[in-house]
Amino acid sequence: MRGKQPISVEENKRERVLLVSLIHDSSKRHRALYRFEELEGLVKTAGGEVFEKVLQIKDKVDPSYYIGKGKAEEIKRLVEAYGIDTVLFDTELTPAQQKNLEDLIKAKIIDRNVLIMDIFALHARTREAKIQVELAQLKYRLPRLTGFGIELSRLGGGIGTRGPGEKKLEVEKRRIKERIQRLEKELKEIEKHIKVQSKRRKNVFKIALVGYTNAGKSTLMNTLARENLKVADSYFSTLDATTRKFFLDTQKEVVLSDTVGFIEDLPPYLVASFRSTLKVATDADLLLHVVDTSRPGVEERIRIVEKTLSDIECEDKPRIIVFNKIDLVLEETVLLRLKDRYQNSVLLSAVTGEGVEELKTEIRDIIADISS
Ligand SMILES: Nc1nc2c(ncn2[C@@H]2O[C@H](COP(=O)(O)OP(=O)(O)O)[C@@H](O)[C@H]2O)c(=O)[nH]1
Ligand SMILES: [Mg+2]
Repeated sequence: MRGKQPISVEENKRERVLLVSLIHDSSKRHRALYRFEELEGLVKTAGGEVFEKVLQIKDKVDPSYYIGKGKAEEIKRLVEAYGIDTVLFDTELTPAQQKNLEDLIKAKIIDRNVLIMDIFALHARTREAKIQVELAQLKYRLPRLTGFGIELSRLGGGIGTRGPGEKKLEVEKRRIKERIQRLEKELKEIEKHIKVQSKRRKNVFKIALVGYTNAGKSTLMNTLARENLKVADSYFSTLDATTRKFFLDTQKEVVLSDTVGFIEDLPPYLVASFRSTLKVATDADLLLHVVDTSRPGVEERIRIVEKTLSDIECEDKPRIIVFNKIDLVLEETVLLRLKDRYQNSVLLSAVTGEGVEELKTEIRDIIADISS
């Protein structure tokens, strides 16, 4: 089924993406800009590149176009000028808005939720996770299936409504519904039977990186693994190398895995697929919880991550909190307070390398502890 594929790259060309956000008054501007940053990170992970961003301030959502029609026309011009493939809206569009925008702008229109599902699909490793993600995608798609048939038959039939249109659409809808039923049944079976089976190879020590999107997980992974791959190539590192070996001069081989990042304001219907995708963490011997220390709300985000980890039965797993991006934090007292408050934490910059040695020492200590 289409839609399961990442919004990705063909022939090495990154998909060119334009971001659109609507806020109701300018006091929300700061937040919108932060969301742009988050989305940009997600777009990269999904194999795209953001070329333009459009922010509209407007007190009401337009029922037909979400943004104002004039703005939509402006976007159409940008799409033509920059050769944009995809316009990404920071919201959940209604089926009608999506269709109208597509007709007007003549580019692929997606919303934040489609992008998120795409990234979950990239990270889904277990059968359970794959089913959860596909279920979310199918349920999202079902009300959005439109076809010639339906629209024209509303206008009373006649020329152009004959032929396979409506029938095909009905068949497609039925097919999707049947698939949803089948997957839900399979999921129940899986949930009944599987306790996460961790096949531990004796001499391999598994570390998983967890944390919010943009916290710096990929950057840290590359720093630790001394890989020269650019972080910007996250499309490849996500698909083929979410797992890297690295060397710590211990008896054991250490493998480091990236996990799907936490996302702010995750829509409730995506929570199940997020959690099942994150469950690869339950297979690890140690978690590195990476936190972007340069942004406000550090402790709140830590709490949410910790809560979710206990929901997927990781609460007893050894972990290190990595306070990352300290090169951006000017107030040393803030850092020292954090370090003090959280046991097993290190202050670090994945970019400058500060703190990396200390992290390695911590990891070695934990490996020694566990092995003894
Ligand atoms: N200044 C600074 N930027 C960082 C640091 N670590 C990561 N970043 C930047 O933060 C952004 C998100 O990093 P990334 O590793 O892709 O985050 P991920 O989503 O958790 O994998 C990128 O633009 C990185 O260059 C750091 O220690 N200092
Ligand atoms: Mg990443």
